[in-house]
Amino acid sequence: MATNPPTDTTSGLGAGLIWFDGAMVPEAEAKVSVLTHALHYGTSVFEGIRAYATDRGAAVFRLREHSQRLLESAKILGMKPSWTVDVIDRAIVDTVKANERPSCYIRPLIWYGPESLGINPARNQLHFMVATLPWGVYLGEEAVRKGARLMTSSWRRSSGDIMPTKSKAGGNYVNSVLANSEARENGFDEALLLDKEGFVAEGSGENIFFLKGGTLYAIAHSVNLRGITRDTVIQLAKDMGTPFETTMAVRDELYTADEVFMVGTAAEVTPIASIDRRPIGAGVAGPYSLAMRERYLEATAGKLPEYQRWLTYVAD
Ligand code: PPE
Repeated sequence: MATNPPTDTTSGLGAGLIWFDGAMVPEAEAKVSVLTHALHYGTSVFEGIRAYATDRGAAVFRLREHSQRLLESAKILGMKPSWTVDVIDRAIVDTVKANERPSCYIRPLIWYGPESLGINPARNQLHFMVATLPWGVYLGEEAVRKGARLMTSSWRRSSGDIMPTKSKAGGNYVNSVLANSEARENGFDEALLLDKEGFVAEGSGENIFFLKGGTLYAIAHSVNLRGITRDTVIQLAKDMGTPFETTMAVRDELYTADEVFMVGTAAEVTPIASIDRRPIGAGVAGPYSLAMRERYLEATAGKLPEYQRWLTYVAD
């Protein structure tokens, strides 16, 4: 016997008004067909963006870079969206404004609709939505305060000849979900994914940095996502005068680092206390990681004049 369809309109994620193919609709009405191509084959591309509270109201952090990456993700999948980067920027700002949010997490999504079933998406139309959600600290307050506990996943990050790893494609995230679930089920906060050769790739939704002997290292670009927070942190580190390099690294180099931290729009800057139960440095959130987190949060909150260029004020 089929169960009754849900009728409770108060349930949901608290997304309020969602920009859906050009209209602002309440979350409960922002519905799609069960025959949506993306639901069957993972043929969607998305972004994760944050808007921060500033003394001039909400400001979206690095909006243009996220909108551009959304279109690049679509291009990699061979999608031909009609929305320009300006339209995407506007939809995002309008959604934050419509929901009167002081700060939020923003989730834009482009996906193939239900016009035909079967792998070939040639006849499927593209749709676009922007939802905003009240998200707090991604890996939890405690993980930030004490440092998160990582576990090397038994799942490897997909290689570039199997999945388009530079695209934030929905289907790619099955890999992240498997790795993250495995880590959580084993009592860890987050997964560390290696690539097929055993080099450190990234977290399930974060890029990785480590500090050793006073030099900051970012994991070089290969199968990891071209993270916007990674780019922000590199610029902040350079401006702070920290010696900096990009490198490939096997997991041993993280075990013996002075500090390790993860970065991402959702995770912001999250210090790592241990990996595979080996304490990193003193086994607590490291001082450089915490200072970088502080600097990042000041930049996102519009408190640092030199980084105002990264903010789009919703009220302007
Ligand atoms: N790697 C992956 C695989 C990834 O998904 C993200 C973002 C990053 C690195 C960092 O990228 P950036 O946000 O541009 O610095 N992960 C998003 C999804 C998180 C989720 O749970 O969903 C995010 O942080 O918004």
